[in-house]
Amino acid sequence: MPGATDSFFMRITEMHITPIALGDPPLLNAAGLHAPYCLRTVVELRTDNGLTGLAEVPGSVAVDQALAAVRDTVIGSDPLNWHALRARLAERCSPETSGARGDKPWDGRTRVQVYSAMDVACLDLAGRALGVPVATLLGGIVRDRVPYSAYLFYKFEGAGGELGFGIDREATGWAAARQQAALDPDGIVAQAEAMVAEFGFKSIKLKGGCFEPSQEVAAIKALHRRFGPDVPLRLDPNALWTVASSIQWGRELEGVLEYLEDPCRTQAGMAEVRRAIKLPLATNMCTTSFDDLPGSVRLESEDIILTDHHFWGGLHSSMELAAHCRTFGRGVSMHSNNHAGISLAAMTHLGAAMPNLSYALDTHYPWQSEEIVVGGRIQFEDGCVVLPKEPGLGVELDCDALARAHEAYRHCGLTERNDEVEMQKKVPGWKFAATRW
Ligand code: GKR
Ligand code: MG
Repeated sequence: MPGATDSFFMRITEMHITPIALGDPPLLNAAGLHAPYCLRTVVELRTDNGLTGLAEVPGSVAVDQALAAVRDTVIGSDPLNWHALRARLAERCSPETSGARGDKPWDGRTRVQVYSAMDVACLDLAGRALGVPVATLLGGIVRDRVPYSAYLFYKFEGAGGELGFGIDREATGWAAARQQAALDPDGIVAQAEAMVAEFGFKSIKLKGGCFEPSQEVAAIKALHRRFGPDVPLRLDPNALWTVASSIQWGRELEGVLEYLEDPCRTQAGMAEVRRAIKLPLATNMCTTSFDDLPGSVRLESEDIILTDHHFWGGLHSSMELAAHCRTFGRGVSMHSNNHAGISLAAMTHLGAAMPNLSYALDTHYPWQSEEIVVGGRIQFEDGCVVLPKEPGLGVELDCDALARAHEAYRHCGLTERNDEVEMQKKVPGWKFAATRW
């Protein structure tokens, strides 16, 4: 059913949902271990004037089912009227509070991902129809080189995917480092050196929550010694620390970190830590949706909110979050999970259009080696992705690569992300704990 002010300029006539799997190394985190493949879902919206709009979201059977459930709502809609489509989606998707996010490092909700996929694909269509980049439709381009941060992980040996947990002894540079184990400060520094040399990143994040805080703090101090005070550092224990540990170890890191990300759980816990230490706190775990914003303002739970268009309901919603952050004096940074080039393009358009983005964005992109967009792997220049100038997102699907990645999905047997089960394959009996140290 058309919205009151639909443009009648174009209509969505087809919606295709393709689950894919990309090789992923055995990276450690608070919830366990990455599987040999990460799952993504690619959405294509086709219109009656022959355009195709793209989006990519974290993959799972639940997300695919949620997307399929709104197909008949999406077909017939006007991609230029996001408000009308979003209102219709809201009637179809079951309500979802921030509690449905779950206690894992990533976000377990589906509704926000349906919104995100539709918003991004419609913006891609709108950009293609109007002949402008998505960033222009988000309010205008404020930077055409979007800076990303190196994202380090403790890891076991191996590169995942086709290579399984083996190692290619011929590989050199970052390709070799990507396969090597990194389980102590020296391994983390070596990983950082290779990643920075390959991609030119100017800031560095370490995924924590894997080992006792003293060990992760030692790794951060080793990075600080190696890269000096001009390279901003971040540590993200994914809320595995108690409030007391967060204060103790946060004090150790004053003057060393750019920000400490989610040391502990809940807005109240974060607020207590924030009052006790002189270090900015960032979050993608305690303030994760619009429902959480009143609590964030009341409790002053963090200094920086990490947006992620997959989990905040799209690019328009992320811009709304940025406006809230401006109003309430929060900084904005960007969270990531494993992703391919469609998401990297969407993140880059968002970064290009967000006036108050003052931090380099997170990206897992260097951990993958495959790509599903034409032209293959997107290049970084001095740690930045240059905003594509073509209309829309500026990326086209490589149909053969998509078919291969879909085949990998069918063969890998994974239906959702479960890092606990993967860790148990290496460490029998290993159990996730929402708070560990
Ligand atoms: O990829 O293991 C991972 C991360 O732990 C990811 O799932 C988190 O969502 O990167 C994320 C974060 O900043 O919390
Ligand atoms: Mg985080």
